[in-house]
Amino acid sequence: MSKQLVEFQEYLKTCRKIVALVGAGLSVSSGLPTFRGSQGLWKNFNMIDLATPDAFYIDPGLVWQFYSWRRYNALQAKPNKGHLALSALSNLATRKDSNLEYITITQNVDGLSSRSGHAKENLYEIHGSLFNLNCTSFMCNYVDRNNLKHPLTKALEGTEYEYDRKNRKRSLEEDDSSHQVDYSISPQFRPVKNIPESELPQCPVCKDGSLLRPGVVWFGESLPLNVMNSVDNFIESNNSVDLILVIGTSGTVYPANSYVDRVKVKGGKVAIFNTDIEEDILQGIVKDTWGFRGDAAELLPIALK
Ligand code: BJW
Repeated sequence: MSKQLVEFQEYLKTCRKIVALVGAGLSVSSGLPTFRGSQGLWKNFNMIDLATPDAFYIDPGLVWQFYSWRRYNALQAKPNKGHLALSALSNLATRKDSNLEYITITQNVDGLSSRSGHAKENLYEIHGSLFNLNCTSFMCNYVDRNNLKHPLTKALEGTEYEYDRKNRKRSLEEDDSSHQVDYSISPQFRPVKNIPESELPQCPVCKDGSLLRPGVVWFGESLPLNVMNSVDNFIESNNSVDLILVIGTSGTVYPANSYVDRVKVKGGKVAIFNTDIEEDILQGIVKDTWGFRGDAAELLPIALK
């Protein structure tokens, strides 16, 4: 066991208040891709064309095909051991006799944390969910939650193709490390048709037949206010956070990336679980920061044991 791990686990035992900040890297070993990097979703398609309100306004059929494809693949995926390790922590914190305060802040929209048996009261999906559908009319608050139907309309048939994992066998044979994870998911979005608005998901409440949209947070949009308030209250309360687990995220996107500094400034420590970690963190020379390099799904069950 490494010195860093021993030190981390000793500190973990003393923690009374913990936050886990989760990103796409946690779901990689469940077979879902990240956003950035050479195997990321944005490698082949520009996020401006797919994940902004303008993109939806310009071509809702294209955007719906993208999200229908993502919904299909997320439905095929299963929570991994990393999701389960966080779920165990979340359930420990909800026990009546527990003196641990805990929340998971996930940027992921794949629903895997929720499906891993995570306690509902301490899970915050700050970028929404692929499985929520929101009405686009400003006058209407209709939300269809946890809708698992696929395809949502007949016109979205054809989006049920899997991420390309053809390199998997070769990469596992060549890689003699102990992490048996597929790092070679190559998501190739293939929009196939122009779909008229009338054939896309419609709000059942609005009389004018407003469109439904994916219930995710696009660039330039505000995060759900109630979720932000709950997270802010947890982090900013007098009782400060002892530890933030930063799992499989590049930390590129605001406001998720602001939580680490907000915890640190109040004296909390940081533990990073990522396949890509800076050398000085790995060597343990960054104050109050541990770094564990590898697949989060493999590392978390060991670190949180
Ligand atoms: C592994 C691993 C393994 C791999 N194990 N690890 C200029 C103009 C407009 C807006 C802005 C601007 N400047 C700043 C902003 C604000 C903007 C922002 O932050 N932009 C930055 C890109 C600069 N933020 C927003 O707009 C947010 N809203 C907001 O701030 O409102 C107020 C405001 C409005 C306007 C202006 C200013 C303020 C909303 C952000 C919404 C983000 N939405 C997305 C898409 C969601 C829907 C969808 O899924 O399609 O959320 S973008 C995408 O990034 C997605 C993710 O949740 C998010 C974070 O990505 P994540 O999870 O970190 O993934 P990656 O791929 O980046 O990293 C993966 C990591 O895993 C890597 O580190 C790997 O090494 C690692 N890894 N395998 C462990 N096996």
